Parts: sequence; C-alpha cells; structure tokens
Amino acid sequence: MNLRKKLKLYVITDRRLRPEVESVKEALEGGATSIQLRIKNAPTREMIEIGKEIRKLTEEYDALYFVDDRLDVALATNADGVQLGSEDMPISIAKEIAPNLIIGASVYSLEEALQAEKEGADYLGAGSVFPTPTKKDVKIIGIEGLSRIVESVKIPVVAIGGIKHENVREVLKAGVDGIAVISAIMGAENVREATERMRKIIEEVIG
Ligand code: TZP
Ligand code: MG
Repeated sequence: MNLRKKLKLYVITDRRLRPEVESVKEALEGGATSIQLRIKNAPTREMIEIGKEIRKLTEEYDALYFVDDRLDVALATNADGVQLGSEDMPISIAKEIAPNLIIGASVYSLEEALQAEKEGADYLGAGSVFPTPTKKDVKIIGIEGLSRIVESVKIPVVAIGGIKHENVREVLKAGVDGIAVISAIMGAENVREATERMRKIIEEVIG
C-alpha cells in the first residue's frame, strides 16, 4: 500500500452538514482515497456503529479509513489509522497499543510538525491553511507555513483547512501529498460530483 497516494483526497465526515454513512458512500463513488470519521460528542457506541459501516464501504472502494481523536474507536472498528491531536493520546503510547495502525498527527505549526515526526507519526494533517467556519479559533498557517512544514519533514503531509475547488491548486503546489476536506465536499449540493471534481484537479496537478 502506498500511503502517500492513498492520502491524496482525504474526506472528513461532519454530521452538521450530512449524515456520515450516506455521505461517505457518495464521496467514495466520487473518488475519495481516504475517509476520516470525525464526530465530536456522540456516544461511543454510536460512533462504533457508524465506523463499522464506513469500514465496509472503504474496503469496497479500496480507500483508507481513519478515526479522528479516538484510538479506541479506531481499534474497535478495524480502522486503518487514527488522527491524533495534541490533547489526544500521545503518539508514542498509541504506537505501543496499536503498532499496526497508521498514526496521523494534527499539527498547527512547524514546531508541532517536527515534534510529531520525531515521536513517530506516519503522516501529518497540517493546517489550518486558510480560515474556515468549520473549525473556529484555529491557527492559520497559510501556504507559506504549509510549505515550510513540507520542506522540513520526510513523512507525508496532508493539508487541511478552508480548502476548496478554487484554491486547491495553490495548496497542492506547496508539495503536499494530499488535501483533507470537510465543507467543500460534505457541504456541497452533490457530494459525489464535488468529490469527482476535486479528484480531477488533484490528478491534473500532482497525478
Ligand atoms: N482541522 C484544521 S482546519 C479543520 C480541521 C478539522 C476544518 C477543515 O474543514 P473545512 O470545511 O474543509 O475547512
Ligand atoms: Mg482531532
């Protein structure tokens, strides 16, 4: 499995915009290469039920399946990986508990990026590239901050935050391996079509 290639178009769920399972299916039909289950403040049991459905779908479409924040839910639903932030389980402990999981780290600065790489992260989710209503009060690193991270680490980098069809080309030109998107896809009128269009642009710019 080529992790860099699988991170190309990383689509994240958001129940404020659309129900998870249905929208994930549409995103996979449109060409998403990775899916992340991101649910804040829902019962663990519900997350596991949804995660199991997403596991089945991602397998069908040969896409990777990640869980945001929650190593327990990732393990319970046989996910490919987990995305950990600075307030979640430390990367080193996650690796001890789950040596076979792909560990992604959410980073908001060059310092955090270098630290996460040192701790053994397998890839970085770096942002927020642009301001975004999806995550308020988040640090904005811009294309410049993103480029500095890409140049400074060896592990794959996925850009996140405010990425739309209109600005994705300039983000990709920073040298990232992929882009992570919530609203430009989950908030679109047609999820499958929005995913297809994004995938096409990615293929044009980074292949
Ligand atoms: N982490 C940094 S920005 C962000 C997250 C989860 C939100 C991305 O959402 P959108 O709608 O693609 O800007
Ligand atoms: Mg998180």
